[in-house]
Amino acid sequence: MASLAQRTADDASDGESSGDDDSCDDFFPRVDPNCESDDDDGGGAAAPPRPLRRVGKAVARVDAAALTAEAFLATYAAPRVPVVLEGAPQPSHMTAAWWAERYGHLKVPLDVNSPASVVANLGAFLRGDAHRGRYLRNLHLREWFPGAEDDVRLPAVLGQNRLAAVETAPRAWKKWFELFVCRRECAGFPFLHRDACRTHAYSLQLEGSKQFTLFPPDDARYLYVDRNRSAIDDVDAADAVDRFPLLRLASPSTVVLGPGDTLFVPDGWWHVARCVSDAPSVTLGGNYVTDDNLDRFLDAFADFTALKALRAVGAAAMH
Ligand SMILES: O=C(O)CCC(=O)C(=O)O
Repeated sequence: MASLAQRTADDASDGESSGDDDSCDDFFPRVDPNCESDDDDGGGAAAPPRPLRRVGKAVARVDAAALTAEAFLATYAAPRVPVVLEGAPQPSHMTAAWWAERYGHLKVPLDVNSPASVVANLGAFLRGDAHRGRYLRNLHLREWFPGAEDDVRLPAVLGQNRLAAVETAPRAWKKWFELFVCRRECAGFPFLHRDACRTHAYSLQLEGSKQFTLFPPDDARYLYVDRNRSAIDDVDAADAVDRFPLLRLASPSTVVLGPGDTLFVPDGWWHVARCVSDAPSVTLGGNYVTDDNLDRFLDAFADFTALKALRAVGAAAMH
């Protein structure tokens, strides 16, 4: 997922400014009550009114057993609608305790790919004895946890992953399972982003609870984006709208995943996540491509490959 977002720069952002202005309030009347002006608090000096922020559509929750792969494709994947599937098959035994028992002796990077990354003992981190504010994220099972991927499958309802047949795709993408573990003390995923190369993303929540904030592709124009990444470091910060005024025009949807939930994030959706439970949040996530986004993937992947080649000879920068 974001390891790719960090490493790559695919097509330029969707939906550059369409000239929208405040008149589109008429079309997006829903607002987040938590962000409404609260200047009438009954005492003392009135607080300055805070700008209203919109909220997007609620993310649907669907019983995975009641959905066929065809229905999933038609209702969610093709129209690019995020959804939480309840009860899709998951390796539910892969809790923090399981990872600690089986792989606790390993040394792994926390906050990988970030300048502040540290290498830590996995067992101590998982037991909560060290680095509680850090994020173990984007560690490919195949690379870091030998044998673990044998227990993990993409839920069949999500569709057939076409990446395995793309000869030139990196090996890690063909069976794409990454581990994420974080605690409430952790600020969460470090930046708002969309996943590169127009891949779809999924998250299997195995333990604890995690809140995702999702913005539709067209919101790119309000999110201060450069290729796959937004400059907005914390979309929930009280001063986010002061620092990034266009953000008030964006329509985020938030959804909290609990154990057994599978989140589908369609290609092009901007997202960020953080733990909201006392228990550690343990998630397996990854990216994939199905028939509906294969052409978009191949186009984006061609650009990605070209950019990589340019970078290799020092002629381009990537993130
Ligand atoms: O589970 C998370 O923290 C979000 C992961 C993510 O968005 C990504 O890896 O692209």
